[in-house]
Amino acid sequence: MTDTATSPEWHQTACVLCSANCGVEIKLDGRKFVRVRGDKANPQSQGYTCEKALRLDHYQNGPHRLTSPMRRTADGSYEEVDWDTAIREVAAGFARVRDEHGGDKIFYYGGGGQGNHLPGGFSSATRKALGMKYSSNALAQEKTGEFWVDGQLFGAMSCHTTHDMHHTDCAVFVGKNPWHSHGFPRARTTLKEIANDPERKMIVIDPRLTETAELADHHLRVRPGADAWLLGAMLKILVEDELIEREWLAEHANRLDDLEELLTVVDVPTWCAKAGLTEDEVRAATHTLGRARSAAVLEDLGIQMAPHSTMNSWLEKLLCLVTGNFGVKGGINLHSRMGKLSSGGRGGDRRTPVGNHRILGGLMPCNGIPDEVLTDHPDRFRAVLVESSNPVHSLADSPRWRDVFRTLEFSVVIDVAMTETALEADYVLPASSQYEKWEATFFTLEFPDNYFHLRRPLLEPLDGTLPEAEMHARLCRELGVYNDDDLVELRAAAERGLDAYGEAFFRVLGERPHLNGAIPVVLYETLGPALGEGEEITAVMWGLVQTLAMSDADSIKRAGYEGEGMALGNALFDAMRTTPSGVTFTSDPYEKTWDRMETPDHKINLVVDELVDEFRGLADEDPSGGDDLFPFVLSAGERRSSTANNVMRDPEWRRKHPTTGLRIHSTDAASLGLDDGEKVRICTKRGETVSNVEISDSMLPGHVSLPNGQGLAYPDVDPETDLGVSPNELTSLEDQDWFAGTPWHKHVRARLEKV
Ligand SMILES: Nc1nc2c(c(=O)[nH]1)N[C@H]1C(S)=C(S)[C@@H](COP(=O)(O)OP(=O)(O)OC[C@H]3O[C@@H](n4cnc5c(=O)[nH]c(N)nc54)[C@H](O)[C@@H]3O)O[C@H]1N2
Ligand SMILES: Nc1nc2c(c(=O)[nH]1)N[C@H]1C(S)=C(S)[C@@H](COP(=O)(O)OP(=O)(O)OC[C@H]3O[C@@H](n4cnc5c(=O)[nH]c(N)nc54)[C@H](O)[C@@H]3O)O[C@H]1N2
Ligand code: SF4
Ligand SMILES: [Mo]
Repeated sequence: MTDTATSPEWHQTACVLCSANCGVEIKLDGRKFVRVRGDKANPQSQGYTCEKALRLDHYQNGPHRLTSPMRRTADGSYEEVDWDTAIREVAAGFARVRDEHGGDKIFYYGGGGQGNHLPGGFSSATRKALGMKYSSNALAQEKTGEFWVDGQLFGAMSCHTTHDMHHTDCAVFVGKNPWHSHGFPRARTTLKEIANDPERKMIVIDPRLTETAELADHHLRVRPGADAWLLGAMLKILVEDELIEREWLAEHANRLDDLEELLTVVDVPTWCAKAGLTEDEVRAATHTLGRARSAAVLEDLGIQMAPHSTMNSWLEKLLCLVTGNFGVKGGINLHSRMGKLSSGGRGGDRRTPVGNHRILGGLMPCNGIPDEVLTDHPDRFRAVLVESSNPVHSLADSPRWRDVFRTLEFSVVIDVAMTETALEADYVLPASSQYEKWEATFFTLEFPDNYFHLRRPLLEPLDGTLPEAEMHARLCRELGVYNDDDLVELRAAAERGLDAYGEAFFRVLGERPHLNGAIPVVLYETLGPALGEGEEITAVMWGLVQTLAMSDADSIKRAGYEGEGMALGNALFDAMRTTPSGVTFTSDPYEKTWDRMETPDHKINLVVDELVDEFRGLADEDPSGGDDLFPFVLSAGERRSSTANNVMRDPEWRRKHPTTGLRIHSTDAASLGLDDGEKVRICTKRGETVSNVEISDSMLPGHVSLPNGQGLAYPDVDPETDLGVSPNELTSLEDQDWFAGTPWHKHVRARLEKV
């Protein structure tokens, strides 16, 4: 790394505030980010950013940054300890739990946020060293239901669909507001392109008149929580009005008959009414979708965190599948991936040890975890390692999560800040920020071209912090996973180049099988030093690239890399390390989707048997709304210009975009006697809190929303006025999808009282 502290030039990196990870260039003054702009050389974002990236200095610099390992004392305060002490005591603490109760009583939570997924990779070595078997992260409170549905339709949960919004003629957003939340590259530009092209259409399914809905041809303002009836009615209309692709389905899918039989339970007028919509508007939108040359659907939290969420993921995908919009330009497709976000298989066979909750994609459902701790069951969890995540703040029922941490025998948090979770832990280990180490994400979700950005550091680690890779290497040594003897030969081979290293790697791992569980840190410790001082972390990518070169060689070659076997992997690895704005790592024809299918006959399975009864039951069910005690439906955690998960703690960050209030329709505000900006008490069955109101007719009457990622503690600010509301003080664990266990954060019953 060059000494950048005083250099006047632009440094290429990425924004870490959402999964789009737009390439940015940053100008520094000392350690301060003085200017941030989009990086035109980034092949994925092409210079695009939203307004949030410009304020990244609030993440990098500020009094929230930790600069020493912290140990909790008997009176609940924290004291600083040196790194050697911290590593020794953390390793000993976990080893004690392992020896007394078994390593499977220690669980892992997190592993990366919107910008940093390499820590999760390195942690796998520590987890294996301790015999940890259970883990989870934020995906298991949003996406696991959808992953499981993919597994049923396409044969494996790793068959993750991507939406070709850049080429589609009909973009459909279900419970998704890409104007603010993105979810595909250059989102706002793409939305405007679709809106301005008379040949291309946009359908938005959302109770709120969102910024995206304002651009749509059809805005289906569904009743909150009633998407299942709407999606069922749309599917029935596609069949009734002969808008399904029968010939295509005969060739590519199984069980169309069963699906048509199931749809006989749908009475279109009744189901539209239950969804709060007229039959005419639903039929018109459905015809637009059915007649479009291509259509792509993107779902997100509006259905993933609301009633019937797993089933809705199935119904939503069927819209594309029955119309033949799979494996084609402008449709949905199966993409390549650098590294995995979750494990594959059809899923659902494993269960948690106490509550017997389904483990999907290798992840325990977040809402079920407290059951695994707050019990006297002999198999209960006794310890946790949390990394890059703030579960006490970001998961349902914060009070219960605080109980979880106080009950565990041992807990450790790795973070850049003293988070709400860190404040409950026995030890806190301070990480170097994402601009102080090499980083990357595995949000490699694009198709036909897919991108990977290995970001280089702009700054030396803040004094007192370490990159996670170094923490895990030290923990593994302390736990006796390996010693210098184990590494000598690989280190020597690395000095002779990648080919020699590759040859030695498989041989040494064969001779020393105890190293197999620690591959990421072994790469870091052996290949790392040969790659150059400060570049050790990049070694972990070599293993992943070689794996990809075995499974997707053609796709890598089409992206412009040459060589066979390991040489192909090495070519891509070199390019990643030397291209500061990121690379295109695979390039595919649309038909490649069919090769990625995991069903035995490579055909789509249209019917998900486990969800059939739930669908039939809709005929006799009414959508749940408010009731006498809690008349409102609260969406607890909306994405706005001023939100970035739980990453931005400094309230100053929101100064130019101060939308922190409870959004409420004017008629509801009037009946409660509330003026804009006044205070309202929000009560749910779990708790209560006070917020200011923001009167907005973008809401439906009876529906109110709070932003996500607020209520984060920050030094020297007034928690009453500056921090906003912490949404999960209001949410309950039992409000969850029956199948995937994902929470209903968008559907919390609430009562409002003027303060
Ligand atoms: N600015 C910003 N962007 C972000 C993030 C952030 O914190 N801030 N976080 C990132 C992350 S981790 C994620 S997962 C994504 C999430 O991205 P989104 O899912 O787009 O975000 P939300 O605003 O939580 O919810 C989307 C929409 O669901 C609607 N909705 C509420 N109830 C219902 C319902 O019953 N049915 C339907 N159909 N819609 C409903 C809401 O009105 C809202 O417009 O955003 C990412 N991008
Ligand atoms: N009520 C409600 N709750 C929600 C949501 C909602 O809509 N409503 N949305 C949910 C969703 S979709 C998600 S994805 C989750 C996200 O919630 P979390 O899983 O908690 O993840 P993040 O908010 O991304 O927090 C990332 C953490 O990583 C830390 N961090 C940043 N950089 C580094 C680094 O380099 N190293 C380390 N070790 N740590 C770092 C930050 O300080 C922060 O504490 O929130 C969920 N919670
Ligand atoms: S917040 Fe998301 S869309 Fe905005 S600049 Fe950052 S990565 Fe890009
Ligand atoms: Mo998320």
